[in-house]
Amino acid sequence: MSQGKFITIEGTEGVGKSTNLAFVRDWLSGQGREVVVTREPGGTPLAEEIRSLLLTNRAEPVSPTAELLLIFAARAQHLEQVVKPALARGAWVLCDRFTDSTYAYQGGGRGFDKDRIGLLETLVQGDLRPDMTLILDIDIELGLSRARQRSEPDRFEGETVRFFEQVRAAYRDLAARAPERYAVVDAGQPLEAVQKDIAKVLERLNG
Ligand code: T5A
Repeated sequence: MSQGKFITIEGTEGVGKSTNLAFVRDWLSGQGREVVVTREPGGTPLAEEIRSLLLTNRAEPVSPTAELLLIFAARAQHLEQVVKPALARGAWVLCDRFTDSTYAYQGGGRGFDKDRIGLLETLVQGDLRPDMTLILDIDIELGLSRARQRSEPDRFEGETVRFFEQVRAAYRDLAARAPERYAVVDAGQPLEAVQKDIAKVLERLNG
C-alpha cells in the first residue's frame, strides 16, 4: 500500500478555507481517493479542547509562548491519532491549516523567531511535511469582513489589521522560498474563479 498525500490549506481570516476545502475534498474523491478531512488546531477530541482554549476570548492576557506550545501540543495529538495513521493506510489527508499557520501567525504575527518554531516543528513532526500547500490569498479587510458577517470574532479575529498584514506577508514569504510545495491562489475573486484556479493546481498534483 503506497503512502497517501498530505495536503494543507492556509490563509488569513475569512479567506474561504472551509468553503474551498469541501471543493478540494470532492475533487479528490472524484479521482477515487480516500480523503480524510481534518483541521488544526483540532482534529481529535483532546486537540479540539485545546482549540477552544486557544480561540476563546478571555480577560487574562495569553502568553505568546503558552499559545505556541498549546498549538504544538494539539498538533502532536492530531498527528499521532489522525494524520499519520491515515497516510500510512494510503488515504489522502486534507487539513484546514497546519504548521504554516504557526509560521504565519506566531512567526509573522507575534514575532516568534522562525528557528524557534522550527525546533518545535522537528520535535513534533520529525520529517513529516505537507506534500502540497494551497495558500488562499486575500486583501485583509475583505477577508475580515467576510469572516465577521459569518460569526462573532474569536480571540485571533480580534487582532489588528497590521497583525494580519504581517501574517499575510509571512505566507507569501513561505511560498516564495519553496515554490515547488506551495500554490498561491487569489481568493478575492468570485468563488467560481477561485475554484477554477484551485482545480488547475490539483491537476498538476495529480499528474
Ligand atoms: N492558528 C491556527 C494559529 O494562530 N496558529 C496555528 O498554527 C494554527 C493551526 C483558527 C485560528 O487559529 C489560528 C489562526 C486562526 O485565527 P480557523 O477557524 O481555522 O481558526 O480560521 P479562520 O480563518 O477563522 O477560519 P474561518 O472559518 O473564519 O474562515 P475560512 O474557513 O477561511 O472562510 P469560510 O470558507 O468560512 O468563508 C468565509 C465567508 O466567506 C464566504 C463564505 O461563504 C463565508 O460566508 N466566501 C466567499 N464569498 C465571496 N467570494 C468568495 N470567493 C468566497 N469564499 C468564501
